[in-house]
Amino acid sequence: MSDVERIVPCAVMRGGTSKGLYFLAADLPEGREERDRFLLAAMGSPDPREIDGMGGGHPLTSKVAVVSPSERPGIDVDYLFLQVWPDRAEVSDQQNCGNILAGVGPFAIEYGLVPATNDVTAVRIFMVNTDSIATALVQTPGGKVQYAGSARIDGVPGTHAPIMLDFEDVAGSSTGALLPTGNAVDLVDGVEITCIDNGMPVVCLDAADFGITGYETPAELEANSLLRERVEAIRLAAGRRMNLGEVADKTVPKMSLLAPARDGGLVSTRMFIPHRVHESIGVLGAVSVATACMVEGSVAARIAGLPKAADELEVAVEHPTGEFTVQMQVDRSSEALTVAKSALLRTARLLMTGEVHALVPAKEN
Ligand code: NQM
Repeated sequence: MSDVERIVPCAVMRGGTSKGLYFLAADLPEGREERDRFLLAAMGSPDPREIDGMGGGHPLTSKVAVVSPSERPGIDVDYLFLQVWPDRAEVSDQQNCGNILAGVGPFAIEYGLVPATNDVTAVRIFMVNTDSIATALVQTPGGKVQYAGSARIDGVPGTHAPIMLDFEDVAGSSTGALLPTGNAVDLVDGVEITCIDNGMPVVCLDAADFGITGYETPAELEANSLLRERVEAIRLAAGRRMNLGEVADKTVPKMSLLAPARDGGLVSTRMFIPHRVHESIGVLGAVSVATACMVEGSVAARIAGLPKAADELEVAVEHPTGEFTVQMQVDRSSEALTVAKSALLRTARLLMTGEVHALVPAKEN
């Protein structure tokens, strides 16, 4: 049997420091298996270069947003994030993505799911992957989404219209608890680690424990096979302790190698996501690292050296291409720290609207 061409409406958008295909849920093939077969073909996976599809050959440019009107009270749209692995035929819904989230508000307005209101339209988004809510503030002067503006985010050239993202209840999003192991510090393979989940399950590590500075480039870290093996062994053990089960084939937890800040931030980070190293840092990954800095006794707090009394502050997380500022508000009135608010600035841009032509391989019997 020959391959079948499927032509489906979609938008290509940059969301923060990621890029992907945005679909209306109703336009996608029905059923998970059919949907995933279509998405793999649309992206050109499996192939490390994704040369026969829309994917960019890197996890950060092989992403999908599926958006639909929401039936939940007080919510405008539901957003499902899907990671298409470039080099293997797999589509994963095991993690959320705060960068692709930045494009969901503009996409929902462009595609008529949410009416533009005043100069700024608030879009309330239910994030299906993590059962949590975000509000995006989208610039809409004259009832049209505006992409041009003066906001700058590191990792993206130029300036664009700001999109503020406000997160509610993302603590324990995938693991059930802010500190999924119940501890600020755990010992795995003789290394002290902090497991945290404030929107993204992340393991914080001290780069010095691995004989590196923590300021290496992503390419240098990816070329260090001994380091990669040690980090992956800890990840597999940490995944089990974080209620994530066997994580060999999952994109979480992310592994964050921390070092003292060098450019006026609070902490410096290099993030394995989990096998490639991020060129900057994921949105919710940054929120989780920033939160870890506020947890007394954690690996992150030790390196960041944050004063204990600070309950409301801007945490600048340094990364390979700059820094990422997270606005944090925490509550320490009970014994366990709780997160009242996390907010941050992103930009997004509509790059193209049209139809994607996917050549879907015939089903094997
Ligand atoms: O942490 C990369 C990205 C992400 C995810 C990753 C993200 C997030 O930069 O919210 O945005 O960690 O896989 O898009």
